[in-house]
Amino acid sequence: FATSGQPVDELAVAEIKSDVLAKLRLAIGKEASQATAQDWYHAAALTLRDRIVHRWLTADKESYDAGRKRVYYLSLEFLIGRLFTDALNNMGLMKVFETALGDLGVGLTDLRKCEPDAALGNGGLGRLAACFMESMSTLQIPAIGYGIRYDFGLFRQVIVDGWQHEYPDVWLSFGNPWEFQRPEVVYHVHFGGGVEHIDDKGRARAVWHPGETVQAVAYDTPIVGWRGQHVNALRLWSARSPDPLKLDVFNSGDYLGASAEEARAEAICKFLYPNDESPAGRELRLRQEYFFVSASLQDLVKRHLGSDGQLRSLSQKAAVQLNDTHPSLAVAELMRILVDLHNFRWDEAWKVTVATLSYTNHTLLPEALETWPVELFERLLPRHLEIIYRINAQHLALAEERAPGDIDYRASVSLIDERSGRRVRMGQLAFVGSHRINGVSAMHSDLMKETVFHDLNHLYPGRITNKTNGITFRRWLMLANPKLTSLLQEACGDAIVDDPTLLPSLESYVSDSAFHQKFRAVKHHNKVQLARLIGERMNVRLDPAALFDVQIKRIHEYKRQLLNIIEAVALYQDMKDDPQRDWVPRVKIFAGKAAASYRYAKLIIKLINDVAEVVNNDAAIGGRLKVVFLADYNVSLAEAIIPAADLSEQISTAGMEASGTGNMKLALNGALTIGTLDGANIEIRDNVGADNIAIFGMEAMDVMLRRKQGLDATDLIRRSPRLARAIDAIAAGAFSPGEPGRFEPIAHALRHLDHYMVSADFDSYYEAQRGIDARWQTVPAWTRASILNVARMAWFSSDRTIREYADDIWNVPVGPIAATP
Ligand code: DL6
Repeated sequence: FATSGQPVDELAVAEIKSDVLAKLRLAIGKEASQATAQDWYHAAALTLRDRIVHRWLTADKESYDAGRKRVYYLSLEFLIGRLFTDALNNMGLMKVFETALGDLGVGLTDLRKCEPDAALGNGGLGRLAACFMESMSTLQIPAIGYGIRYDFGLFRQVIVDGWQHEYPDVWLSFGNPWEFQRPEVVYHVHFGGGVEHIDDKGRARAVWHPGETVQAVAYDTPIVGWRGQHVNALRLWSARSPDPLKLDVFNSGDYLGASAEEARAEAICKFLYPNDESPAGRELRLRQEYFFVSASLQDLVKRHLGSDGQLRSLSQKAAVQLNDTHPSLAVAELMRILVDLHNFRWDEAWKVTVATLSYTNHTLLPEALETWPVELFERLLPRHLEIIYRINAQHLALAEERAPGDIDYRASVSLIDERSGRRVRMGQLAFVGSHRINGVSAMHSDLMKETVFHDLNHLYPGRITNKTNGITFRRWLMLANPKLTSLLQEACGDAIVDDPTLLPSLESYVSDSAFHQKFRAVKHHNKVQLARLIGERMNVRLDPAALFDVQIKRIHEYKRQLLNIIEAVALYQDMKDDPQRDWVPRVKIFAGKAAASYRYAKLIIKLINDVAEVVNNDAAIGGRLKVVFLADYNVSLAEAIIPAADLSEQISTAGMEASGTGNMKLALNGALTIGTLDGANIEIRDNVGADNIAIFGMEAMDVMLRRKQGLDATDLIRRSPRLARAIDAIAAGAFSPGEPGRFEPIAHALRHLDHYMVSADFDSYYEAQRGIDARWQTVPAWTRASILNVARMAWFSSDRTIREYADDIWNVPVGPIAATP
């Protein structure tokens, strides 16, 4: 770990040893001689937690006493991964714990593996929320992250015979030492029923008579910032029934029926992403969204009333960030709380709501922009539907003022989509109810203005702003890559760990051959580690001297793992044609999960595995191309792969990847990017310099044009013999001899539909890859480019991103990052 060169305080070590042993006895109930690895991990985590809690309580008290404004980050996903070493590192206790545990005969590295990955998110959006939580603590911004405490996180992926299978991710079976259950913090969340409109002393009032009530119980996890100066809470809600067991039904012998209500309530927090193929799955998803929005708003309103006694000042003390459209119901719920429960006039309530809320958009993909059938809303949230209609009426009146008589304009901005059945548009709802709407890269924010939110931007000019994503360097550099961190400390000074803006000083070493050697030795070490992990898990031998070419992310057509694997097929065929050539040895590493219901993506996983089976076992190419698909991608696996990568695949169809954050993690760790001009790749190019990144393919505007012209790649494939040959081989069953037609749907899509421009971009990609080969063969040039990537990534720190949110959206002050522990 990065602190391993530091001297150790003997007294501190003795104290930790005695505390860990005490935890083992008093909290776990075991002697050291009986303790399992899990027991040691729990005892160590609890020992560390004690130290964090002191700072947490102090920080909380200080921020309340000072009347500080608080950020409430509402997100259905927090992909936090493991917390133990993160917290150790931020508390500056890594070395002390490592020594103390070592004295007790326990290895820190082994202990770390006992902690399950908290996979409470799908991918980029959830991991961003986790990085933001850490940066908010680091920047001493009082904040609470609100989400759901899922019993099962994102499914565990098992690859059987090349196919993805999904199993529950049982992450809580040994308990969770980080969380505090708050049995006293319970809110009622209602569903269904009907609304009565009454005259309350001359004033019209709506009274919601719900048909069902669920309880939300709080669980708090402390998130400690760098140098342990500040700690915030991640508050996750668990669902339960107010009436867990119907005793009369139980006594009548109907044991299942007796707890049916409990099962229905608990389903809300059972699983991260209920399959939305069935109506029941979709309804459960909407129940999840309302459940966590309602509990979170009740909680923050109570907090505000406790300190200010009234809600008019809410926006001065609370900034509520909606992470994607999943918490959009907050717009209607806050209005309901203010108007129905606190007697606000509508207009007054609206002002408070818009001033308090802001919304981050993370995708422009039409299929990912949430809408809900009006009928479902009516049944589940009747009062909210009324409120949404009223918001829509005032909003459409404004649209009419702005563009009189323009029916198309009104239809486009309306909160209700009337095109095929009536549906509530959650993106529009979040937009209208927020004072700021941000995209997550410069290009994405521009496209928001030009496409999905074009008309809303016209109606509410100035609301859209850009906040390019970032990553926390504590986890993605210091923890993931301790050897590189030490080298950076040696080259740029120790302060680099506090202040990434010192990274550019690394540039003075770009021509220093001694430094090159050290830099390459670090990468080599990381590659040896990864090769060992892959060898153990998959029984594939890798040469650490080969170019490690990495594509790690969700499996999705727009991310184009297909383009990558077809290039592998073409390269394999070329190698077989000319085995004597000095081909650059390459390992193509894939990892990622496909949504359980996304059949095409699962077929892509199978194709990758089938290609791997043939290529890896063909002696004719002399092991110069290897393909591996690492199962069960998660945060910890990313931490192992990223430091070992030479090449980062960021090859989405231009205009479709909102930002990406894996692209930042890989470049920060010295991988060169091969990518399209998409999302934050563009800003990475602007920072690292066009010479230090390989850009290929169509640009977003070309993609839109080509789609307009109609899609059929037949002609294009005819003009590219290499592509034609690769597709023919896949279609003819060269990689699936037992079932030759297995990949026919893929071949058909590539030849005719090509919505994601795989065929259209192939030649350009293949050429860019050969450019990468040529550069790899010139070692100093490659090393130079790699060093420059590291040196020029400082801007992508999530501390920078959070500072921008704080200034431009939340209007909260930012504390200094303490330079001393
Ligand atoms: O903003 C975080 C992350 C971006 O880096 C990715 O580019 C983007 O795809 C992802 N968006 C989502 C939203 N849902 N979908 N699709 O996960 O957000």
